[in-house]
Amino acid sequence: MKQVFLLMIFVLHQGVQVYSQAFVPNYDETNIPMYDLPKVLLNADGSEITTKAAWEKRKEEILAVFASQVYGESPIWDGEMKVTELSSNRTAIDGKAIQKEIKLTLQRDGKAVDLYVLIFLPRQQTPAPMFLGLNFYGNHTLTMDKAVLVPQSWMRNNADLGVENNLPSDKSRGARMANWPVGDMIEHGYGLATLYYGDIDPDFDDGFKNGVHGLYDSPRTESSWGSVAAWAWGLSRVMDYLTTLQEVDSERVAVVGHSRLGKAALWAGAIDSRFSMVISNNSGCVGAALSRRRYGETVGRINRSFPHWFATRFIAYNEQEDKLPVDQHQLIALLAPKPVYIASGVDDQWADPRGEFLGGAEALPVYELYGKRGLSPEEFPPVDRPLMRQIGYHIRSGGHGMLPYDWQQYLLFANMHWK
Ligand code: GTR
Repeated sequence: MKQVFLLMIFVLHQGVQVYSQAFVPNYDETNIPMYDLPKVLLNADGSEITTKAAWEKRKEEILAVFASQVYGESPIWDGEMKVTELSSNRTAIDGKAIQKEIKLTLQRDGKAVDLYVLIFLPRQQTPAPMFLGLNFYGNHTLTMDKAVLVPQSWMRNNADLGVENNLPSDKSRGARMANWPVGDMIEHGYGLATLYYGDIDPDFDDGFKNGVHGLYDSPRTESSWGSVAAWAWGLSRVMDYLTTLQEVDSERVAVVGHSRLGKAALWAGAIDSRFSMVISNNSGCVGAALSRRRYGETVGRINRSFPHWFATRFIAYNEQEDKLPVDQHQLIALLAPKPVYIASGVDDQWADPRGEFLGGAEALPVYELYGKRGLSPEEFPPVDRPLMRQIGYHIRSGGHGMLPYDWQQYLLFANMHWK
């Protein structure tokens, strides 16, 4: 009996091994498994939610499920923040903007982490509404100004930038300017605050120890915060700082992010009510895309590639998406009634564009509860034809990236809601 049992375990284990080596993503809409999405306006006991008050209560429960089962539980910030101005330029962007680099030192329990925040503000119109977003390669990649520092914290890799080694380097200065059209933001009267995501938590698996994780000694559990939650938590610390600035209209701060940082932007919007708009660019699996569709990247695949991004508990749902107590449309529902923009790229099938659209559209009943117009699941738009209501969506030509076209829509969306 024992041998049979051990043999079964062995066969199962081999099966899992083979699966993970030979992962073939599904890109065929006719091969989407049948699934039942959890209904957004239902209580845990199955009763219907018909009032905003009932939803506000249910919202807290759903948030707690996302924290314990998916992203991990972030600590409440109880440390101190020291602010140091590193550089300031009052004639940035052809004299139209004030540019500053600020070091935020988070201190707790004798430990410290430095976040380097690059800020642009329109000179003419303050207090200014702002975009706040993490960048992948360092603040220096957004500008040619040599005063802006190259990160000293761990850098993911510079291969995409045509830089041969993994060291932070001045060679990539200005390399991401097209992805962050600061001049256009300033022209529209908006500011930008950005920081290198690796300052908050380096993007590799070290048992949840480095970056801001290191400020806390709490023993690791199955629901400890992963890197996506840490990046989102770091965005809240920057928001703490922005709320102290007279030049910033902190009632109008949009949290924005691309890809893994789009996942972080969505989670930041869910856990921190001070963000009044959320923009998710190509956030894909465990971002805006519905996990139950298993199209492109799946829960099992993402957990195997990036075991440090989410709570360890989330691994239990590898190839078990139907057992997930929540799906990603409920994350968008948690953002209601805020304006949310979700963007896809038609060649970025790995991120499941239709799944990203449905993540937003299936949140509709909650937006309607607030009297807001969302998207309906039947109206997936053609390429390059944005839909803009309380939820915005576009599927752009081209692949994975946060491109000028995407920003043009975000600026229009911000104008629509902020002006
Ligand atoms: C991919 C990952 C995606 C997305 C992307 C990125 O490798 O599978 O979920 O986050 O990285 O962040 O660029």
